[in-house]
Amino acid sequence: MTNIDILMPRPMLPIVQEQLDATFTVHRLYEAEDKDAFLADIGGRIRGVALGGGRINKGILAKTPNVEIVSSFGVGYDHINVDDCLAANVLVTHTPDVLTEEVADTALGLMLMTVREFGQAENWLRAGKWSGKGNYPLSGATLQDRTLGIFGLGRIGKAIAKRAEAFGLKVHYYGRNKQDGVTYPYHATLKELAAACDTLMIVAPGGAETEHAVSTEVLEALGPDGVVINVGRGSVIDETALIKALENGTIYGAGLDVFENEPQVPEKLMQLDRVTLLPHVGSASQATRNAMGQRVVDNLKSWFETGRAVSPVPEMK
Ligand code: NAP
Ligand code: 8YV
Repeated sequence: MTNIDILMPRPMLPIVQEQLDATFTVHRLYEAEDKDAFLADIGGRIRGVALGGGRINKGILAKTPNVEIVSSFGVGYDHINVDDCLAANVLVTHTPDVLTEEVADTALGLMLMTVREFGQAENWLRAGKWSGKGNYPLSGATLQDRTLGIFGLGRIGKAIAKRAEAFGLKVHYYGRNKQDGVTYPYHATLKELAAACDTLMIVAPGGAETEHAVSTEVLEALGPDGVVINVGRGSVIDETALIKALENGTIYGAGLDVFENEPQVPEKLMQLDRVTLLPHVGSASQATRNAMGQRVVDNLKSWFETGRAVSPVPEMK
């Protein structure tokens, strides 16, 4: 298949680069000094995109008029305009399942860190305060007796729910649909879910439909013991409203792996005490990232070998 030209807009893991180099002709946009000239030169030959970051919309599709598939690294695809891809007859694939358990582990870790202030306690030790000032102050919150409201009970949400049950938490959920075969209480609105729980776990996709769904109103419904954990997408939370709610005690604390404007994190968030911040590391172990990379490769190979991809996005199944 070396006669098939693939565009790689940004650097990808070695497991991806090595296999694609051995199979296709790969064009690395990030190495071009003049990207417009580069695309004007080779854009017409491109039949596949290996996407490890950056956006896909009709602008870029117009520069690659013969592209057939965008194989994206990651399960979330809010950076890809699916309607533009459907209109251009371009298949979009993503990497579900292989990261589910890793992200669920991260979610539980982040929740524990936030509620029990483990990051802050470690900083206390590292700063020599344990021997200097004494014990780290008792955490104001505990995980015991909490009710976890999951916004987005999909693959990762269910893996989080399973872990949360093992920790003795009660689980409720909200999504667009009540799910068959799920016994956790369902709430038809996010505000109702927030009112029924004290810990809100966001693991819903980004995009226009969920943008700023976690609003002042939702945070008020969560209440003063409320802890917000976000491993979904930063855009799902109104970050300004969240900062206000943390500053004035509308909610208790927050643990965030994702942000509205990554990698920028508002200074005010970094200054707040009861907040744990991670740099979007939900799936970031070598093993899981390699499995995701392998899926990027498998989707491209399968498409060009059989005309079918392994994991198209739901809109294209
Ligand atoms: P999934 O299986 O598709 O689950 C998504 C869930 O969200 C579903 O239960 C869906 O239920 C709900 N949902 C979708 N659109 C919604 C809407 N407009 N309003 C309310 N609920 C909605 O996806 P997944 O594999 O669990 O991944 C979920 C998300 O996690 C990804 O999209 C990504 O943004 C994020 N993620 C983050 C990391 C990280 O590193 N932090 C890693 C992986 C994934 P309904 O269809 O019933 O609404
Ligand atoms: C990745 C993610 O870090 O899969 C997702 O949706 O958010 C993460 O697993 C990201 O997509 C690639 O950088």
